[in-house]
Amino acid sequence: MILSQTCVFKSILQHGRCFTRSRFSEKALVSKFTSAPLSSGAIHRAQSSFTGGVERTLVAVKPDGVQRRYVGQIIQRFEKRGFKLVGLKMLQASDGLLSQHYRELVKKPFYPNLVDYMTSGPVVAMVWEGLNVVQSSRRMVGPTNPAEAPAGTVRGDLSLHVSRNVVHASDSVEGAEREIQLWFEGKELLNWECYDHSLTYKEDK
Ligand code: IDP
Ligand code: MG
Repeated sequence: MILSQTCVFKSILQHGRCFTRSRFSEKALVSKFTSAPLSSGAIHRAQSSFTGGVERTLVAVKPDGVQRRYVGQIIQRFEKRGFKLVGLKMLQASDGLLSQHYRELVKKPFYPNLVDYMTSGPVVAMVWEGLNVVQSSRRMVGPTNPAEAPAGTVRGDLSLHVSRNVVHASDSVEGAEREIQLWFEGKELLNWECYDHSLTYKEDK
C-alpha cells in the first residue's frame, strides 16, 4: 500500500517535472507556497493572468456537520466545482469569535441557542478561492432554512432545521474578507498554483 502510494507520488512528481519544466519548476512551486496576506485580492490577480471576479470566501462545517462526518463530502463539492482550497483548520469556536462573526445577530432571540450550537463541538473552517466564489458558494450551500433549500444544495441535501444547517458560507465579498480575517491568520492562507488552472479558467490574452 505504502509502496504503491510512493510510486503514484513519484510518478506525479516526474510527470509534473517533464510536463511543465518551465512553468512548474520546483523553484516556482516553492515560491508559490508562501503565506498570503489577508486582503490579498490584488496579489492573486497579479499572480493569475485572468482579471476580475477572483475572490476568497469563508466556508465552515458547523459542529453538526463535523459530528455527522460530512466534512469530506462538503470539501469534495467545492473541489469538484473547481475552487481552490487556500486555508483549512479544525477549531473549537469561542463565544468571543462567534459574537464577532455573528455580530448582526447578537440581539436575535435565537442567538444564545446559536452560540450553544456553534460551540457544541469542533468547526472545520476553510477558505476557498476562485471566480465568483462568494456568490457561487452561497448557491451551493443553499438558503439559511434547510426547509427552503433545494435538493442539490448542501443544506437541501444534508439538513432539515434552521438551527442545524450544517455549514456556513460568507454572504458578500466584504463579509468574506472580514470573516476570513476573523477566523484565519495571514500565514495560515497559502498562495499556490493549481496544475489544472487552464482547464477551469479561460486566461486573458
Ligand atoms: P446564513 O448562515 O445563511 O448566512 P444568517 O441569517 O446569517 O444565515 O444566520 C446565521 C445562522 O444563524 C444560520 O445559519 C443559522 O444557523 C442561525 N439562524 C438563523 N436564523 C435562525 C432562526 O430563525 N432560528 C434558529 N437559528 C437561526
Ligand atoms: Mg450569514
